[in-house]
Amino acid sequence: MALAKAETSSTQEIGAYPIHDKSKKLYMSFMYVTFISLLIGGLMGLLQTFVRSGKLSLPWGIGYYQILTVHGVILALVMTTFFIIGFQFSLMEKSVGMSDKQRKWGWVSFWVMLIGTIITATTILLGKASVLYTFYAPLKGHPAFYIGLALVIIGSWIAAFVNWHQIAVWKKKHPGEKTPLPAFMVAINMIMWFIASLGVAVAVLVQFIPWSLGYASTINVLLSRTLFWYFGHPLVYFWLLPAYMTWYVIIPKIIGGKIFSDALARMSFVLLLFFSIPVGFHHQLTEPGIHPTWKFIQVALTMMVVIPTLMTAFSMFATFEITGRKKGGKGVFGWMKKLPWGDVRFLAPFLGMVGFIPGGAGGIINASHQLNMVVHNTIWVTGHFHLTVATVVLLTFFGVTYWLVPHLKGRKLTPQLNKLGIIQSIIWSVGMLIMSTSMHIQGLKGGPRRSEFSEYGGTAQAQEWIGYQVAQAVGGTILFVAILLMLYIFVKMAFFAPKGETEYPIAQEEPDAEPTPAWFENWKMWVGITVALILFAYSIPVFDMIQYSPPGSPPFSWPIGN
Ligand code: HAS
Repeated sequence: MALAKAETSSTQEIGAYPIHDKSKKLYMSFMYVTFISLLIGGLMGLLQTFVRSGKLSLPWGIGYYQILTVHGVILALVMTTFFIIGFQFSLMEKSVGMSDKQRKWGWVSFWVMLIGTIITATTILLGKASVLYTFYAPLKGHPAFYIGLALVIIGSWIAAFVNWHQIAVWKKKHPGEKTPLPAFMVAINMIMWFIASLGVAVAVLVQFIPWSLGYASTINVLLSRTLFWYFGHPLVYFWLLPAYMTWYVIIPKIIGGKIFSDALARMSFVLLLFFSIPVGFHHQLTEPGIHPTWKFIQVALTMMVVIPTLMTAFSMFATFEITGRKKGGKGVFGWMKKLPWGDVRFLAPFLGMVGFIPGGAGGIINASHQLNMVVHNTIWVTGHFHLTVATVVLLTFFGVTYWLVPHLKGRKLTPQLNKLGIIQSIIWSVGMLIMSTSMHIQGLKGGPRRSEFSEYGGTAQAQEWIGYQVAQAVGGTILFVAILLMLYIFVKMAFFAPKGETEYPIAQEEPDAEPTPAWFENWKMWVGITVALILFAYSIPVFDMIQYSPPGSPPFSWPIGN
């Protein structure tokens, strides 16, 4: 048995399996939904910045919260989840293979998620669920909104089971060998996602659906929000971990290097699994009804998340420097010149990494209780997540798209498309810099998030915000241009680029790398520690919320009477 040995190794190259033609269709289906979502969600974002700056009134009775809900749900929940599941499936097939039966279940997962998405999106577009992507009670949406979301989650669980099954089958054939690094990372991400989404599934099935159908007259608001953030924080790491997979495993190959350390990469994923879930209270620091001790404990655990993140930053710098020096880079920074700046597969994720420096610093500010009192519910927070998810994560996903789509479609990324990709990445970064910086500053000046344009009766403070809101519309417009360019490149790569072979870039370990300790394969231990931390951080406060809950709330609908 693997654990009897202190170290594990692997007999085959990482990513040695080819992707079957039948699988290519499946993974491309996930990509089509991703990029259609990007168009719809991005258009809603553009409209929002215009409405917020006072330059546009929405026609035909369309509500601001209606488009804000479409924007949040379609981009934060749908686009990300479809890209991640599709990309992870491809990583899994490359590293451990995929059987016909597993592929069939992959399709089931796709269709269940798609049906759920259509139900939810239609409900929002009809104006029946303008509840934003956090669907905070007591705002009530149409039951179909929650049912659709539940289906998206169930579809993603099916994908998780397929992924774990893929590893189990591979391990049977390779007894005593370590799980290939990409498969290990996917398994961790899906364990985190599964454990976390149980929270939102309970909230939706036990609280929201009966309440929205009228079977329950009131809802325990505090409990529903807690269950949401029990899921909501790991959700952001569910987005981030596939970006990390790319940084650890794909980028070294693109720049002509090797994986810096297999064990370090595994350790950082395991730590992210531990510390992503028992931290939801840092989104609820202003929430009455949660004892400060529990907020303190969860904030302390939040700060622990920084450790694997900084391990990742260290690992990236090491990969860049070692590769640059091997290519002849001299002096303190001479190795930087040797990196492939003209290759969009590298540049786009690199710009994402740079975005994580201010984005991560902002996160640490948010998580500090006293500072959170200044920024909570201001548009600073919107600036924070546009830097993290819409820059770090999305630019990395775009970087993946530039080779994944041509690989799946049997086409080439031409030098012209590569150049357009570089222009796209730069336009995106400039647009985001303008939009996100003005959001951060306006937030510090007290500007609220999630609000339509208002002069607040002509108060001087609100007048100060208007210039920043206009800057956000300028940034938003630049970003929308970048979205259109990305869609153009996507369509070109999928349908019109010249036929040919495109590499699926997966890096290998250094030939003389230290073997990875065998205890990394101890899944029971990782899941056990994760569950123990969750029970520690949540049991007593959740028990209190149920035992001493204030009177529940009847539903409120927006627009009123809906
Ligand atoms: Fe956050 C709110 C705290 C990371 C997303 N966050 C949000 C919301 C979203 C979100 C969507 O504590 C809004 C939710 C809502 O609607 O209400 N966040 C954190 C902390 C981190 C963090 C501590 N967030 C993320 C990531 C996200 C994300 C990642 C998406 C992917 N966040 C909060 C808090 C709130 C919050 C509070 C609630 C605020 C409120 O009051 O409502 C940490 O994980 C950050 C750690 C990161 C670092 C940076 C490391 C840098 C790296 C780059 C290396 C660069 C290289 C290249 C190698 C410490 C890894 C450099 C090269 C050169 C040449 C320079």
